[in-house]
Amino acid sequence: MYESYHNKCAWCVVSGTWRFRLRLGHIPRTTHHAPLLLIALTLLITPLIQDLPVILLSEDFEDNHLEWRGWYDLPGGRLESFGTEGHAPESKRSLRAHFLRGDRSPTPKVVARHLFAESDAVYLSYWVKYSEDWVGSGKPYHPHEFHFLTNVDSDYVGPSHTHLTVYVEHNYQNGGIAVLSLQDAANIDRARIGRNLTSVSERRAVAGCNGDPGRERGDCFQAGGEYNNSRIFKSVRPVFTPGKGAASQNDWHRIEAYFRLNSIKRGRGQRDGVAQYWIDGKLVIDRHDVLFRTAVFPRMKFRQFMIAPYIGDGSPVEQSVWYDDIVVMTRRP
Ligand SMILES: [Ca+2]
Repeated sequence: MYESYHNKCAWCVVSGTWRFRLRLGHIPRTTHHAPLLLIALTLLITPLIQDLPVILLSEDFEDNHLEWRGWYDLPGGRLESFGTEGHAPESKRSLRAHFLRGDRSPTPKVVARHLFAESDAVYLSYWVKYSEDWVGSGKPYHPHEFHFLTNVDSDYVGPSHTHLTVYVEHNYQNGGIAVLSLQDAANIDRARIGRNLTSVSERRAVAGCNGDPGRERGDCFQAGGEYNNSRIFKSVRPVFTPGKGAASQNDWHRIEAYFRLNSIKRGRGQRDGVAQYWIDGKLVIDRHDVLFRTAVFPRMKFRQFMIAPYIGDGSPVEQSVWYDDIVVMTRRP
């Protein structure tokens, strides 16, 4: 005999523009068929859930209280560098990174970290506008802008010396070059610098100093007396340019990036990781053969997002960049 019927929200996925709600609805509370029904529904629903994008964090900078929304490592406990406009018509504010000449970090300082549910893939969407006089670092590297870090490292780890950091940024060469890169300096086998360990050991760095996957060359250099590395994927040409027009650096542009960690099979990291970049909906970087980790890190997941604009050699001029409407998800919606 059926006692009653219930509608239950089994799971909900919410994005900035849409809400999806699945109701199990009309499931009898007491019936000997219930366990079988539940198993069948679970088998049916699980692949659907896994395929849906889930929001891990979002930020519109419409007030000063980022710490209330889980941001931490803020300079002096709070962020105080905002613009008075946002990318959307109803938006009143954005995050502003203002570099004075010679600044390595913006004035006021801009640093913010946010933890999120562990995921082997991360998608980032944000809006950006650079000042008319923006020239970046003046070097073929930097500024750094956005970072993802993993559960292998601590909540406050320095992003340049980890077991994996991935970067989303624009290097400036008469226009903004899209840059996705990775760094895993903490994995470097310092006793075997420059030796190709790719077929010798999984106990090695993947982004340079211990051999490189395929025909790619990872960079290997010394910084602060320590070996460091990086492997970089760039756009062929600038994705935004000085002056007027649709590609103007002084207009808002929507940037999207996606990283998915490579798999591990037969005790080895496989070259099947993904690194993608879009500007205003146009796919510009599209790699599906990236090695982010070796078999030493089978449980590695992304878990931390970090905003930290940084020009290592100091800003060559006074210049600004504005960011707005940051969203991190498990995949591209
Ligand atoms: Ca805003």
